[in-house]
Amino acid sequence: MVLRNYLQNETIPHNLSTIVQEIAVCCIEIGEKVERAALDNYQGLVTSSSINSSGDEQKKLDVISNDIMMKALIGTGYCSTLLSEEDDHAVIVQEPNSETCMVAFDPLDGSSNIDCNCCIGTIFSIYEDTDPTQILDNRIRRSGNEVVCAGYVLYGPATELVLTFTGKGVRKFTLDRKLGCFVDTGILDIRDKKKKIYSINEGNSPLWLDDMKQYIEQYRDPKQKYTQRWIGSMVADVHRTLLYGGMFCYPVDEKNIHGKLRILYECFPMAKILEEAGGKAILGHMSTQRILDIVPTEIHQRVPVLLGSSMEVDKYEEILAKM
Ligand code: FBP
Repeated sequence: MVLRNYLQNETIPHNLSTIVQEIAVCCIEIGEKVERAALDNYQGLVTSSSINSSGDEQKKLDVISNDIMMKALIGTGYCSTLLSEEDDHAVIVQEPNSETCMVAFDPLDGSSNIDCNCCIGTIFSIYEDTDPTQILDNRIRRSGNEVVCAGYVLYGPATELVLTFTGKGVRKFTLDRKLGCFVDTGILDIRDKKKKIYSINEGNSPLWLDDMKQYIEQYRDPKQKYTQRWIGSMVADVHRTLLYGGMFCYPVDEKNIHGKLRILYECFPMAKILEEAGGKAILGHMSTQRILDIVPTEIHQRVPVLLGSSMEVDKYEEILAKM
């Protein structure tokens, strides 16, 4: 079943369905640019000093992907506000009306892996945005519980779209280049996934706070037989976690005092997907607060995140309870 038929069968409203299909088309184009990066000189930085609003180096493909997404989403006619990790400010497209949505996206996640041909991805989340009387700040400062659709596309050996709508579980689609579209390749549910994998950047371990040191220490115990994995692209590490089980974590540390990952572009969409797939997503910084319960204070806010199967996330809660 191709993506369009899945959206019809699930009676996804026309505005949401149009936006999701447009994002899918964008990601096919972005995937082609990523594949040809070395051939078409798309590798490297925009300029030696280009930094985005979150203080990260801006890669050529970050900007190209952002332009592709912005242009296509504006073209749907259903977007009122666009929030991108690559743009300093919200992009106001039109006044909210009964059919408009706000879309937040990371056009290319895992930028540090672009030039070494490792897996990278695009992440997005969609909110209904229908009240023209609401000021922009209030429309942005909404908890993740208001996300109605979330997804990501992984540019790996295969290009895969993972998608969820509230209450509809999580679906994976694989790009069929012959057909030129995404084809349904199954339901993702983490509840029966038991692989013993923990995913965190161990290189930062000396900088972690005590709660995280205690939590990760139990994974290092050889009797537990866990293995560690860190691709360094959230999309790729979370995708593996969804399919195999385990946990993914980017905590607070002495260098990243608020964590590294952005709440609107990375943590909300991934938390929504994990919860819809039967897993959990919490802050994991002396707190077990759900990521989706947080109300952002600004559009490039970073937060710590611990997500994965309930079994692995509950281990953090047990350790915290003993501290
Ligand atoms: P961006 O590439 O979109 O800035 O994302 C941040 C990110 O690359 C995540 O995808 C990944 O999980 C993390 O940073 C890797 O961080 P580090 O290089 O510190 O391990």
